[in-house]
Amino acid sequence: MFDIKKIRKDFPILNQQVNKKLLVYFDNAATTQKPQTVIDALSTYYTTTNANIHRGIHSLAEKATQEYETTRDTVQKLINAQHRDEIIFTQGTTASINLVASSFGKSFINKGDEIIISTLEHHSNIVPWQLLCEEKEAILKVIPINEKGEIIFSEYQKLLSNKTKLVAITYVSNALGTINPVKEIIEKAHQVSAKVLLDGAQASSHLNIDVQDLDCDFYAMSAHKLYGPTGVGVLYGKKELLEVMPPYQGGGEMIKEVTFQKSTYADLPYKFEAGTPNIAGVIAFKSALDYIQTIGKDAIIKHEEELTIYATKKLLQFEGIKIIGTAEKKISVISFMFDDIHHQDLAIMLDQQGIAIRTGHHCTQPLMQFFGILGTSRISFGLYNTKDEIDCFIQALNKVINMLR
Ligand code: C6P
Repeated sequence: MFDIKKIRKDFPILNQQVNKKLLVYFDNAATTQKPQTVIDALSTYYTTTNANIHRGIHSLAEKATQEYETTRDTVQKLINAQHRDEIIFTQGTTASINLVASSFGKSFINKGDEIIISTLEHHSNIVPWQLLCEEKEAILKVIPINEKGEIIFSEYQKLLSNKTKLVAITYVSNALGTINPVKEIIEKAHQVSAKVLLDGAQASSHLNIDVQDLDCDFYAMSAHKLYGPTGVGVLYGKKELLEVMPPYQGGGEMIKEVTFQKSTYADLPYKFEAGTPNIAGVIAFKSALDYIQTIGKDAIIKHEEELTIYATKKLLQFEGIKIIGTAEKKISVISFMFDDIHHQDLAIMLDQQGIAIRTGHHCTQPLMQFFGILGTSRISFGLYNTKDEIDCFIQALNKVINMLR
């Protein structure tokens, strides 16, 4: 049963006043709040378990290692990876994408090769490929979008050729909420033998993810957008690919044997996990995933859909409002703007009413350039948001607009 009152009690941060008003947190696409179980897991780890992993044979080290590795199993189940060693822990989506750009890029991208991204991409899925293309004299191509914020599939097909080595595309746009037809994108890319990386930063908390069904080659995500801690992320990669990719960073943990003449590398996934990771964060990430499992992903998706429909309807009643991103398939992200009101002013005044939203370019400057704007106001919902909060936001927005006009 999806009991919103009970759910909200699980998130202590929601029960506080900001600027003397009860907090309304609508910035979930930036990061989600954490349930008490996640906060407790972090605290319990440092209170009872703290030790380095995979190294010591003392009891605490064994316990820490076992808990850390259990999260790997949980992530494997969450995204339905075939093997547990296809799950690599990183610091977040950005780090996961950079790992692929650096390691896959080093071995498999050569002069004249082509990498395809889309107009919808977050800077984290643009800049690493630009750096790689500069280094390798490869070519970056961009899938255009339509006015609704959807990629133009026929244009994508035109970009594909036997020069295409990688398609790196977001599953869901963080700025507009658009859900890309990634299964079809992957199928087409594979027809020209290109690999596909999905940026799953936004998709992971709002959709059921099945990497085998999608048949993606890489999938990147961040724990902090999934009700887990910051500083933890995942890179999923197909085993046969990860096995032939060179290490990303050198250091402790990722080696088999080191001599001054030569080093050999550890098996997967450790080959890509150099140094001491965010052990507490990875362990607490499991608590976040267990929490989502208890509530039920399908129930969360349904709840967020209802909120999005409700909020969109209410927002459209405002004179002069423009919703940026009206794709047929969207998650619970709504970007909007008024020609006569600066988004920054709006956000500052909403904050005075205790309402947290995000404004600006959302790390998608080329996307903003497509729409000919500097930025938008963005509200984004999580599993704990309510229609009452939307009413409260609409009331505050009304007040703010009247003051600014
Ligand atoms: N988007 C937002 O407010 P990191 O920072 O590595 O956890 O995630 C980067 C990232 C990559 N791809 C997409 C689609 C994203 O949405 C993000 C993070 C946040 O929209 C912060 S800019």
